[in-house]
Amino acid sequence: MVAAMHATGKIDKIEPSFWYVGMKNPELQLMVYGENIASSDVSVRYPGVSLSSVIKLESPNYLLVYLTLDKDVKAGKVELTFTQKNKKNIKYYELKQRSKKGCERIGFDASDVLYMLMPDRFANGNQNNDNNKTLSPATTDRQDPNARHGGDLAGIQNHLDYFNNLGVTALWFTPVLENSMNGGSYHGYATTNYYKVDSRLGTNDEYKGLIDKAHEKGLKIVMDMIFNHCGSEHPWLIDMPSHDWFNFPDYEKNFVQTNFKLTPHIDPYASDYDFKTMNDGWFVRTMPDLNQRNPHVLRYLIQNSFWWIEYAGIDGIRMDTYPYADFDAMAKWMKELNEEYPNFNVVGESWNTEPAYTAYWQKDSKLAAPRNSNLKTVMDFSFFDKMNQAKNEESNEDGKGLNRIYNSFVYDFLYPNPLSVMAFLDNHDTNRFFGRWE
Ligand SMILES: [Ca+2]
Ligand SMILES: [Ca+2]
Repeated sequence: MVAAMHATGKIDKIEPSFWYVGMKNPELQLMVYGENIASSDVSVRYPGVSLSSVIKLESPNYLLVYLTLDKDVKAGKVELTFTQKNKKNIKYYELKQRSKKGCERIGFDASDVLYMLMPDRFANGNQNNDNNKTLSPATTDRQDPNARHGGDLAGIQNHLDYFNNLGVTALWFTPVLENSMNGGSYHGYATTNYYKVDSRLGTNDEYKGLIDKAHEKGLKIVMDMIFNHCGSEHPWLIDMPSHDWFNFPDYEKNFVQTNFKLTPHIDPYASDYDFKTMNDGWFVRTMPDLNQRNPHVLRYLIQNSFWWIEYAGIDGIRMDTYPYADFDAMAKWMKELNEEYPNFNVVGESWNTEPAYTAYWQKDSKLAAPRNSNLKTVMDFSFFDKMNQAKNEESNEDGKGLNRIYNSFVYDFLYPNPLSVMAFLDNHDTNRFFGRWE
């Protein structure tokens, strides 16, 4: 029975699980997961779809299949044949019709007021999904601040009228994708599946259903995404597709953490060492740093963002830890997204309280020229900082009290588009603006 131990050819999953016809980019990457899947030969049969390349990685348990889709290819099921030792395994890969054209996807803008919430902590609308033996941690514990508390998408959906009454027009949730991670992953920033909503929050269908309901009530939904890192329980870290899938991949012997100092991006005198540590170091041990310079990693991430726009109908993306990911790769993502969805909006988190720093990251900034981030919206960490200092400071002196706010806004001249600078008072990473009850 030795032969049975090799080359099972079993396919565990293909990501994305389906795709759409009529996208501007004719290329489609399929990431195929399965034990020894790399030793398969692949062929494709479908009008208007051709095989462009098949990439084997270092691990035998992944295979990248690149397809080219003709402009006029029709929705339907593409026959994919994986052959190992004359044994054929046929999969029918679905290409769907898009429900809207790319230009019809309208993002949030300066007229919107966003309400930020953490789905695990907002409202528990379905107690049946609180505990899940297939995920870590398997149970909830409301006495433990680091544990899951049972909140979910159903809880958010039950409160849509509440948001209408508050007068907000858009909701930004902390990430909803699966975080099957021990420890404090209730926040959602340690992704273990880029194509699946965490089952403790709900299903993919529930997420889409919630967005449809929110739209009926005039509310937009902004999806939080993270391209810089995933969670350490992601299959990619457990069985690395290739060593250049991650930065500093030799983490067991030589763990390198980011220095969290984002200024080497703009400092003309920054050392390569500081830049590399910032850019390639891991956020924390449980959040391995993805190498977006690897074109396969980048294509995966780009497609993932497009898939959620098409599938769930989100109205915007908030990109976490923006400057920690590779500048050129992120700029390529933004360029492609802006071409496919010219009226969509993405806001990037670049945490530095100097307006010049934030302005550098905005699309068409002369400060970054000749490079261009192509990122439409940036977050006003300067306003956040000055507001939180000013609130407890009664003074008419220049540079103190509310003058701090004015002195921050005068730097609007640095931004190519001052209307796309998102002001905020606090967020999930900061103390509450109104303080804490002790
Ligand atoms: Ca629940
Ligand atoms: Ca990084």
